[in-house]
Amino acid sequence: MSIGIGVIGTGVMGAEHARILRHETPGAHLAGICDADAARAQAVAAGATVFSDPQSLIASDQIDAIVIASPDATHAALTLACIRAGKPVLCEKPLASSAADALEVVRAEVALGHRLIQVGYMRRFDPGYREIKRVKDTGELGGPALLHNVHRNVRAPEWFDGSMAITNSFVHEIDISRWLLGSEMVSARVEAGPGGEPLMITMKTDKDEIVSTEVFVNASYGYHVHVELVARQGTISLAPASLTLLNRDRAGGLAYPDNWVPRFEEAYCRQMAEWVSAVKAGTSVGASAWDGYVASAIAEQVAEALAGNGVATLKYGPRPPLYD
Ligand code: ISE
Repeated sequence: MSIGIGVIGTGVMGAEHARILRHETPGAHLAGICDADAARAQAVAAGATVFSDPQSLIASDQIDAIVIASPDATHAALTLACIRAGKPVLCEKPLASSAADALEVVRAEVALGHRLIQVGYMRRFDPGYREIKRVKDTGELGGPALLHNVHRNVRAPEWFDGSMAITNSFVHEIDISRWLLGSEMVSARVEAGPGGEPLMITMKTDKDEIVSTEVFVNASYGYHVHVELVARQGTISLAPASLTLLNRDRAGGLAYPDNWVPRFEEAYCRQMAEWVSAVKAGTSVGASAWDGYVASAIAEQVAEALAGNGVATLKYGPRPPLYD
């Protein structure tokens, strides 16, 4: 049986999730849509019901599960509303725009007693990242020593403000580094280049590994995400994600996309397919609400460190047994 999915928010990611649900997700269909801009919602509805507000979408009996892709500051309250309605959620990252709000979501899910929330840290579904994790987990490279991350956007999205290079972009590296290494981050050091960017963030893990990340949200030349794992007997890194080599104007090289949607298209499709299967089976996959909370808590402390003396001893409390 096909399950009905409602999508809240039809900006770049909401429109992409709606497209994936319509064309690339067996076993589910786009049943409802909602956006503060009704015309924008209508433009991606393709026959699905357009709801005038998120609460009526969440309450509707046409809607079995919900994708939240509205602005970051709305994620926590909408996720809490879905928990109250007992409906599964795929919430875009970050889970909340503050650690306190993310923790409230974790507490509500713990009180409910079962998991309803997946946070859209889609890199966990990217074939390249998955291969690095598979090889690392075989042990054939020896123990990990370092993880080098690079996160470059062409330009900061127009809705970026304050410390969103950390709370909206760097959160990906927090999540993927925890997932790849199976380690927890214990301390961080952050520095900014002239004019405030790029950022260079170095974290230490509970296994003494070093995780370095460059975050450069106005890097101009292309959307470029990279990682290299350095272990005691070898290294493994992402190959260039480009499918083509472009020769033009007496130069040749890789083609970079303008943003994350083409780069992570396969990851978004796999994420949706695996989430739908998990919803049907009553199980869970991907990043949990706890993972979402830890990413936001670390991001908040790194942002505070950037405004202060550049260093942080990271604190986020013990993981509730629901997430073991
Ligand atoms: C954006 O919101 C995303 O999630 C992208 O994956 C990330 O690369 C970008 O920096 C964020 O702003």
